[in-house]
Amino acid sequence: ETIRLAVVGATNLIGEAVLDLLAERHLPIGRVFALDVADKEGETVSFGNLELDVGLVDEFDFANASLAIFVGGAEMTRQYVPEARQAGCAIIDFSSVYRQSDDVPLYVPGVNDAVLDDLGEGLLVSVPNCTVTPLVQALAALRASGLQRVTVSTYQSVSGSGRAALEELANQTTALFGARDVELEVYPKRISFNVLPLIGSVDEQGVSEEERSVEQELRKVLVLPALEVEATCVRVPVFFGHGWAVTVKTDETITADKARELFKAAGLQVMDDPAGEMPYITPLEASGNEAVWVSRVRQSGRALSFWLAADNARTGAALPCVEATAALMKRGYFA
Ligand code: 11C
Repeated sequence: ETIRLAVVGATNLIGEAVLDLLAERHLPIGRVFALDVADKEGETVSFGNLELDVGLVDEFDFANASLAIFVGGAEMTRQYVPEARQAGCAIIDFSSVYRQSDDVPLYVPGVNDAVLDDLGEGLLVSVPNCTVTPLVQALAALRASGLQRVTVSTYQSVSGSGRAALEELANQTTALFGARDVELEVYPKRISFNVLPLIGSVDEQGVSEEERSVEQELRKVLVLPALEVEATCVRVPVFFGHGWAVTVKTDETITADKARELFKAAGLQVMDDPAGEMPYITPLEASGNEAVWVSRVRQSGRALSFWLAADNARTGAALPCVEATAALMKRGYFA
């Protein structure tokens, strides 16, 4: 059984990571279509040893693909997912559009794999925000102790805003050293040597889109609609890799040693030896690999605090899309 797979948004950082992971995993894929919008036409993207020509999503007949992975953002999803489903193509969507739809599963590998069982016609699987997936994987490891309240501050790298933000951080930094004027395009304030305490727009309560996304997606994936979540999402001048400072209050006490065991058993990488050679993880070391890393685990009564780091594009966004592809194939949806 091989599938014909379309990657929509193939030229962006997440599309690139999806193609890398797909090639590394040697999934039985018969054909890959790399698709994007008009101004990307003529570009090529790597898929293992191959260079794929980027096709126009606007001109693509989705009947030619068994599965499409959408990583091009909400606008592209809204514009093309309905017609792709109509054409009988299964969808894995990394955008905010369907995450809160009751009839759409929000999949996190290793946390709620059963949501992929028994999906019917017009198969559509949604994947959480890259700020949510590693966090929910850590929290799920602790859920047997009863999760009551999650307080999290995020330290989000600029790659979460796309390629133009990488350039903005680099250009602002060199401008500062060259005594040139700093230009603002992606962010409303300077990101170089600064931190920005707002990601996305704010609602009437003053909560940002990114913070709302953390709150709502954690509750849906963990099936804990009453979970108390307080998130503060912050952009930091880092190229790749998000960080999270988390405190979770549980019904039962979890010691730091027990928590480290639970994190390891759930497949997370624990690097937590303050006196040792590898005292803690940083986003820099977490980038380019597929692990969710945990450090600084400590307990105070029924509150457990820890630090997480993961590659936002590769681990937070692309990996769940690729794991979903493998899981759907394993379940025989494309037979
Ligand atoms: C960021 N987490 O780091 C965001 C990017 O809804 O999928 C992903 C936004 C989303 O800026």
